[in-house]
Amino acid sequence: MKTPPCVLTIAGSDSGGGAGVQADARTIQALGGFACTAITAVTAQNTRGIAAWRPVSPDLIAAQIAAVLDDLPVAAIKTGLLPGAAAVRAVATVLDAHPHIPLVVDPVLGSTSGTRFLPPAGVRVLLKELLPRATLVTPNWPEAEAMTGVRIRTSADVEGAAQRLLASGCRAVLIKGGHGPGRICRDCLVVAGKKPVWFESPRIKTRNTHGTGCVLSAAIALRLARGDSIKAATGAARLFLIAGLGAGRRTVLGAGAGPALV
Ligand code: PXL
Repeated sequence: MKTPPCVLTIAGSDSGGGAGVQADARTIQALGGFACTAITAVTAQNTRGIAAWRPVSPDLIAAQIAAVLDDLPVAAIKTGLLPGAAAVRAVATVLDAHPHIPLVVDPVLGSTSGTRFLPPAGVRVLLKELLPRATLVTPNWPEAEAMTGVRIRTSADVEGAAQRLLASGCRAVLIKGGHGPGRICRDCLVVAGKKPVWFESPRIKTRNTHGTGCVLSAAIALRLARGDSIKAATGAARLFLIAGLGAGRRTVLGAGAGPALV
């Protein structure tokens, strides 16, 4: 008998396959895990952008999570797109009944192409009700700015924003530097009570970037499911994403931003 590491992703469907639950499941599978899914929203999109989207009702999101956790040996959970304050609250409520499963919160507030998924009222509920339950939260610069009100330009700003997010009660914060300037991508991990750790890597020149945040947070969740520390899981997940972005530079899928991981 054997049981693969089981990860539950609570995220939106991307019909184009690049981001969301499709990216998460592909990542978890590629790393030898088994993906369970709770779909939070359905988007009609391709590599060029989002044509339409609808939220799944909070009670149906909660029912999917409860059904999975009632049976499967989920060893880590990640959240992505959460479509509104009521959805965030519903997720937080079910997850509070399972306090020992590591939780990675990828605060997907909107799409790069400009669709807003979680309005400010939802961000407030995320900070107040879901982050206290989170092992790790993984905002990029614009998301960290929206969540803290801190304007980010320098490394000191990043560390300041991370401290603010820690104050909401999560165990650790990873502020991703992909939106920052320069040829080096610098991600800052702060685990509560420890000094900031900076992960640095050359920026990869590719148009296939859709779903990078999804791949990273799903890979971190998978590594946490395998028992890694937050720092080890983050380092391993970054290397996995970097390898995927590098390997995908010559991939052509669609006319727009192709998938970060194929
Ligand atoms: O990459 C953020 C993201 C996550 N989940 C879904 C998305 C997007 C961006 O478009 O559509 C479903």
